[in-house]
Amino acid sequence: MGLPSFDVSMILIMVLYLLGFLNLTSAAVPNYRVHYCTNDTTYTPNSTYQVNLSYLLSSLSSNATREGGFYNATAGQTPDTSTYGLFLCRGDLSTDACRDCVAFAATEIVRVYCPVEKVAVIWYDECMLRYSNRSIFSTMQERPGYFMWNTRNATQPDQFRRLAVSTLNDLVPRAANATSGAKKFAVKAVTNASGLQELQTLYSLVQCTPDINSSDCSTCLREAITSLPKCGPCDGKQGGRVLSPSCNVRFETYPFYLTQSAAAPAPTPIPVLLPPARGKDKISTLTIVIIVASIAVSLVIISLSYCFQRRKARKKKPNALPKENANEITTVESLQFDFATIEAATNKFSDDNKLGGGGFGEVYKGTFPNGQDIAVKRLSGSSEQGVEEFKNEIVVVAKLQHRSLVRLLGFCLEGGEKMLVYEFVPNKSLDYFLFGPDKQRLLDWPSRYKIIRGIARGILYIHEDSRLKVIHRDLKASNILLDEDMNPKISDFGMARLFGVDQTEGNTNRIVGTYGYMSPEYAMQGNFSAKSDVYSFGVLVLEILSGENNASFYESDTAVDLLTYAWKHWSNGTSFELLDPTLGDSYAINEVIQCIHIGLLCVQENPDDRPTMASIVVMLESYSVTLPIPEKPALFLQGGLNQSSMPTKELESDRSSSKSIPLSVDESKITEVYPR
Ligand SMILES: *[C@@H]1O[C@H](CO)[C@@H](O)[C@H](O)[C@H]1NC(C)=O
Ligand SMILES: *[C@@H]1O[C@H](CO)[C@@H](O)[C@H](O)[C@H]1NC(C)=O
Ligand SMILES: *[C@@H]1O[C@H](CO)[C@@H](O)[C@H](O)[C@H]1NC(C)=O
Ligand SMILES: *[C@@H]1O[C@H](CO)[C@@H](O)[C@H](O)[C@H]1NC(C)=O
Ligand SMILES: *[C@@H]1O[C@H](CO)[C@@H](O)[C@H](O)[C@H]1NC(C)=O
Ligand SMILES: *[C@@H]1O[C@H](CO)[C@@H](O)[C@H](O)[C@H]1NC(C)=O
Ligand SMILES: *[C@@H]1O[C@H](CO)[C@@H](O)[C@H](O)[C@H]1NC(C)=O
Ligand SMILES: *[C@@H]1O[C@H](CO)[C@@H](O)[C@H](O)[C@H]1NC(C)=O
Ligand SMILES: *[C@@H]1O[C@H](CO)[C@@H](O)[C@H](O)[C@H]1NC(C)=O
Ligand SMILES: CC(=O)N[C@H]1CO[C@H](CO)[C@@H](O)[C@@H]1O
Repeated sequence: MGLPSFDVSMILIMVLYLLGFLNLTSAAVPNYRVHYCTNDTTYTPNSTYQVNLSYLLSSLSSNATREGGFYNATAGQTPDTSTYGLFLCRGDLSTDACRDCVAFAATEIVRVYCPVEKVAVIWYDECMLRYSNRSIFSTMQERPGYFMWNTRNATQPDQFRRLAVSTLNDLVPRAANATSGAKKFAVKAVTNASGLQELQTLYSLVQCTPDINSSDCSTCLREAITSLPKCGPCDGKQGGRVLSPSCNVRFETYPFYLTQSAAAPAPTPIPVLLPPARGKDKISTLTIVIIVASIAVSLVIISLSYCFQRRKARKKKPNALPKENANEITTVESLQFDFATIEAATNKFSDDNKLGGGGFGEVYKGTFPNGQDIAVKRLSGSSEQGVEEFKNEIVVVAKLQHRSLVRLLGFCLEGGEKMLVYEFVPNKSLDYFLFGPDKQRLLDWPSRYKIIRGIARGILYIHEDSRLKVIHRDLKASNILLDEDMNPKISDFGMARLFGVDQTEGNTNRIVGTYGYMSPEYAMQGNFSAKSDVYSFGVLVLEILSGENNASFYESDTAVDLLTYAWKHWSNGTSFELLDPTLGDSYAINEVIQCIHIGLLCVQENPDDRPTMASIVVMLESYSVTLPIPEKPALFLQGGLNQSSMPTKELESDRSSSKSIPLSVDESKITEVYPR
């Protein structure tokens, strides 16, 4: 028996999907730290200078595929159109990770941070990119410099400081004396030394741009290290760094560089975005490979079993319809509860049992005689749908079973009234915790991250993984219930089907949705698709991060909606200001950044620009996916985005784990970009 063409195309799609998936995992979003640009030297938009600068940035990006993690380039011939640029990647990064960081930096620096400035520097954890209208090659440059520090206190500050300074100093000759052409980069991990707790390790790193000579590199590093104890807020902290255009130094009590490749500078096959310390293990390349492999394997298994079932189903019932119905009549019976049972379980629908009311009717808590708790939804409102149709749809919706969905146990019909019987989910809904006073602190970051991932998997399931394609159409915080372990369970899915609107895409006059969560094309034109759910998911993510309700968000300064507020902070590199302050220090930086980024991608105006749930789940399951840059969110109110840079302003770039301020307190020194 030959393979039917259906199966061949399934396999083809699967292979393409996997290829795309593997491709996705080959990049990481760099972690922005700080940037510098002076508004006294600017160019005019569309000038030759800008054209040359664009060319410069693209040649830096394209040359980031070279080994070495450093490249300098120039563009333009005449002095007033010439521009000079370079980048430096952290020494342990693979070529791919370096390329990703440089490409990201080259786009972002002109798009967000320094749109018209001729002189600019930007630092990410992974790379530094810099350009100017005068030659900057082979010249040591210590200003502008920034301090950053980890906010956690060291237990033995004096010994720890001494250890950090001496370890960094030991590294200086190793970096400075590197043979010409090699990276001027050195790292060291120290354990069991005075100043460290038992089992604590001090990780340190020094690096210079390789275009400066040994003595300049040595000078730059030594001055940076000497300046560290002069930075007041850095003192006694578990980590610190100095960032300057020609060199940088950093120490932490967690591994912030790839330790194995730093020891033996072999290219890492898969670049990894370093997760922050917070007691978690560094995600190793191996883990990523295992995650990728296991997702791939499960996809293969799911797809194969899907094909298999389809084939079996087709063989079993060549004349599908009548048989399916026959099949389902038995199922319908098993799903139907009689009214007396429900009435007894809910104590005659007493007010004490009322859990709340939704758009579709009131919900009551009930308990069956065997002790099982249920939630009963009495559907209100008219539906032209007949009883048989309703029963058919119930069977279909009851088949949607996933750990992130509230399970539909059955239904009850009584004198024209329709009731749905669901499993009972013990905790309240997400909005109670997110927006309720004093409840927010019950949701720490790990719970919120778990909720985001759970919701994503649940929506993916109803969109794609279940045998039917269901659009939720009313995703919102109050439709996300939480079980005793704070796992999310999506409720109210399939309601459109139960109300006789069996479409997965199209246009409807009957808009089932909630203000604040509806995508613009759905709210305004009634057009809905899986991408309308993606939009609502994006709103949910931003609400979970900020603890703010999008529908009632008000910010006095600019009076914008939550999405615009999030977008502005993201564009300004101040994403952490969006976070719910009750999160305190509990969050993992890369997870937060990833979620903000995904949230903003989901709320883009153009549905085609929004990612699919499948790619969102991939993004959330992997630390190393390059995310596209989101367009401004839908319904974005055009406002004055203040992009002027303030080099002397105190910069809080990392909220919990580190902060930065300009290296020198003397303002004149900071603004003087070229003191030598
Ligand atoms: C440059 O920035 C400073 C301070 O941020 C501001 O006072 C000055 O007006 C700006 N100059 C221009 C030309 O935008
Ligand atoms: C850089 O640009 C500024 C202002 O546009 C100008 O004053 C300065 O002379 C330029 N430097 C060089 C080396 O061309
Ligand atoms: C620059 O050029 C683009 C397209 O070539 C145009 O849309 C834009 O308005 C121009 N901007 C200015 C300031 O001239
Ligand atoms: C590298 O940069 C040079 C100019 O600096 C440019 O001509 C070249 O196309 C770039 N790309 C590659 C891959 O070399
Ligand atoms: C890079 O800098 C060196 C000087 O350090 C210079 O000789 C070389 O031409 C520069 N490369 C490019 C592509 O501009
Ligand atoms: C290193 O370069 C600087 C110029 O940046 C120069 O003044 C110094 O003499 C050089 N040192 C050595 C040892 O070549
Ligand atoms: C860290 O130490 C400073 C004093 O050195 C103290 O004021 C601060 O509260 C400490 N922070 C923590 C989190 O223990
Ligand atoms: C390494 O550099 C230092 C100065 O930073 C110098 O004193 C020393 O001789 C150099 N050692 C080697 C082996 O080149
Ligand atoms: C730590 O160092 C001390 C002395 O410096 C030594 O006695 C001890 O065995 C070391 N512990 C470990 C686990 O290496
Ligand atoms: C890529 C590049 O160098 N473009 C232009 C830069 O500016 C000069 C004018 O000085 C042009 O001749 C170049 O074509």
